[in-house]
Amino acid sequence: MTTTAMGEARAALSGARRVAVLTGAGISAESGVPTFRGAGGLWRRFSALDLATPEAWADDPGLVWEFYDYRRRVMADKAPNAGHQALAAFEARLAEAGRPFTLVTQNVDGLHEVAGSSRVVHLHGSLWRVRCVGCGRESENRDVPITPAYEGAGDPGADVVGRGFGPEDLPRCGCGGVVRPAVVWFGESLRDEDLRAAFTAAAECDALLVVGTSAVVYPAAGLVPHAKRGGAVVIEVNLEETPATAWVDHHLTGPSGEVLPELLAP
Ligand code: BJW
Ligand code: ZN
Repeated sequence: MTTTAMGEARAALSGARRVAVLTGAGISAESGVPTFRGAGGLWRRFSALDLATPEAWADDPGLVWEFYDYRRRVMADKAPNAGHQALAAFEARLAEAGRPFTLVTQNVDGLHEVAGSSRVVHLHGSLWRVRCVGCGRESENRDVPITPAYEGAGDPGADVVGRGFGPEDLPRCGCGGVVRPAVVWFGESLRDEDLRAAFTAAAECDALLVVGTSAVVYPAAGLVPHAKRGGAVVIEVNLEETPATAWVDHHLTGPSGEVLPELLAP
C-alpha cells in the first residue's frame, strides 16, 4: 500500500456523509478465526463449504452440528481485533456528527458487536442463534457443547470428526423439532429485511468500505457494483485483489487490523 493510496482513501472517507461497510471473514482472521477460502481451512476431512448447504443438513445433521459446534467452541477464546475496534469507534464518531452509517457483515461470529458496533446487518445469520426446523421458532443459544453428546467432538486436530451422531444427540426445540444453526447456507434465501437494509445502504452511501471478503458469494458481492452505480466511492481493504477490485476506487493492500486503524483514525 502506498502512502498516496492511504491519503486518497482517507480524503474520500472524510468527504463522505453517508458511509456503508461490508465485511467478510478476513476481518476476523487476525483474531484467530479461520476464513473459508485459501490456506488454513476450517476442517481437515470435510470442506467447510460442503457443510454449509441444505443438502449436507439433509444428509447428516449430526455432522453439520459437529462442524458448527466446533466453530462455536473455537470462538470461546477469540476477541475482536484492532480492525473491529476501529470500525466501532468510527461508527460512534459518525453518530456524534449525525452522519448515517451501516455495517453489513457476512460473518456469523458476532465479533463486531463485541467490539461495540451497535447496528450490524447480519447477511448470513449468526453462530449464536438456532432455528427449529419444525415450528420455525428462532432463538439465541450459546450452549457449548450444543448438547452433552458433543462434548469434545469436532476438533479436526483430534481426528474425531464425523463421529456419527444420531437423532438422539441433536439439539431440540420445546416443540420436539430439531433445531439447526440460524445461518444462511448456499441456495438459501437471505432474510428480506437484511437484504433490503444492505442494498439500501449501498445505494444511498457516499462511500462503501469493503473489508476482508473474497467477494465471490452473492448477493453480498453484488453490493459493490450496486454502490458504485449509485455514485459511491468504493475502498477495498484486503491482503490481495478480488473480483470486486475491478469496481473499487482505492485498494489498500494489507491486514485489516493494521490498515483500518490508520484509515479510520480521526
Ligand atoms: C484478509 C485478511 C486480513 C484474509 N485482512 N483481509 C449470482 C452469481 C453466481 C452465483 C450466485 C448468484 N446468486 C446466488 C448465487 C448462488 C450462491 C453463490 O454466491 N455462489 C457463488 C459462490 C458461486 N449464493 C447463495 O446461494 C446465497 N443465496 C441466494 O442467493 O439465495 C437466492 C438463490 C437461491 C438459489 C439459487 C440462486 C439464488 C446464499 C449464500 C450463503 C453463504 N453462506 C456462507 C456460510 C454461512 C454460515 C457459516 O459461516 O457457516 O457464508 S458460505 C461462506 O462464504 C460464508 C461467508 O459469509 C461467505 C463469504 O466468504 P468471505 O467472508 O468472503 O470469506 P473468504 O474466506 O471467502 O474470504 C476471506 C477474504 O479475506 C480473502 O479475500 C482474503 O484475502 C481476505 N483476508 N485475511 C484483510 N487479515
Ligand atoms: Zn419448534
